[in-house]
Amino acid sequence: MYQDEIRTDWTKNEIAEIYNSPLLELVYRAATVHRNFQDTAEVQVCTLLSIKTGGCPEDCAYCPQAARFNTGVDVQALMKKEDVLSYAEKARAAGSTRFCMGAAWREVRDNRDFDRVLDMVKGVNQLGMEVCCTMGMLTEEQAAKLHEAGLYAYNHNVDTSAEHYSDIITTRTYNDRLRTLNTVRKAGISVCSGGIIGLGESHEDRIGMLHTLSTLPQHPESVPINALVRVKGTPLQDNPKVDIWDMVKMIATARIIMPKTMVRLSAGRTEMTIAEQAFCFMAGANSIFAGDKLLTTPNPSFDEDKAMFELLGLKPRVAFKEEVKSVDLVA
Ligand code: SAM
Ligand code: DTB
Ligand code: SF4
Repeated sequence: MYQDEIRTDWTKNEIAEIYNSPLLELVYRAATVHRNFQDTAEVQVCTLLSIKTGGCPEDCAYCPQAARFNTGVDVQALMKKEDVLSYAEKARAAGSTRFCMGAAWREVRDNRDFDRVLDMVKGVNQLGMEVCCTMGMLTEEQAAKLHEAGLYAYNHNVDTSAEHYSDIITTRTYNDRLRTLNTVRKAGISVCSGGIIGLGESHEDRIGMLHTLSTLPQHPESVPINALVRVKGTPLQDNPKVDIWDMVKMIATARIIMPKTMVRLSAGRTEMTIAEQAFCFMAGANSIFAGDKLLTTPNPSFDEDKAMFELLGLKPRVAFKEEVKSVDLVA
């Protein structure tokens, strides 16, 4: 029953069968796969920093940083390198090994701000942390420059299924997203791509999203699973709260179909108890965002997470443990 090989040929029916299996059986199977492929005592600790906040031209219905929604998020210019590095140092001292810089951009532009980001990437890399960026679409040249500057990973979420995408975002397409993922992979940068639940999607959409991720020619090294943070002023502000068992099902299914991937229990932890988060770790989550802010919304503090790690017997994973392979996803 347990498949120990890495498969990229999953069918939607196979994934649906796993996703819809009895919950405790699903978690048991995921926990078994987790033990076969990962050190279950280790959890990767990543810290986010919004280096360029708000004013984004895109219309992602969940996002507090979209200029067209009235969410109260102030538009800020690109942060100074010194401030970014001092925040990264604090995160490192608190046990974080990956530092992810987010910019509310549709795409990266070849301008002075990009040069400044390259400098920040160099600086964070020199701190011995895995540097990640999430800044929208990228060209091959920009990806190569980022890689050369020491960028380790790039986050670019598919967010939901191909079918549900246009209900959530109209200013770009699912294929635009896949194209950027290919650009990142080709440049030899570790791929971080996942999505959000609670957008009003069906179970079929969730299965569709996991199908997209697990049938890329190579699985993303990281798959963040976010629970929607319902921000006032966004079109999704009144969506129902994500049920913890839905989060557990997503994490467990992701773990089973992408055994070597870091599955990140991402946005939404402030609304979860320690017991609920423990269930997510049991189901195969082995990465979190730590620090009291995500990009613009709250997150548990380093101290709260330290106490949780002690209670659950978890330890932060060291940096640069994974193997990153560069392949061209399109023939
Ligand atoms: N602008 C870039 C982009 O969209 O790729 C990078 C920054 S964007 C804020 C990064 C990711 O944050 C989105 O793809 C989405 O998955 C996640 N995100 C944004 N707002 C969220 C929310 N309210 N709840 C959960 N996840 C959210
Ligand atoms: C990801 O999958 N989740 C993070 C990170 N990648 C960039 C972002 C969550 C953002 C939540 C809303 C906010 O704080 O603005
Ligand atoms: Fe802009 Fe990214 Fe927010 Fe979409 S998710 S509005 S692209 S910052």
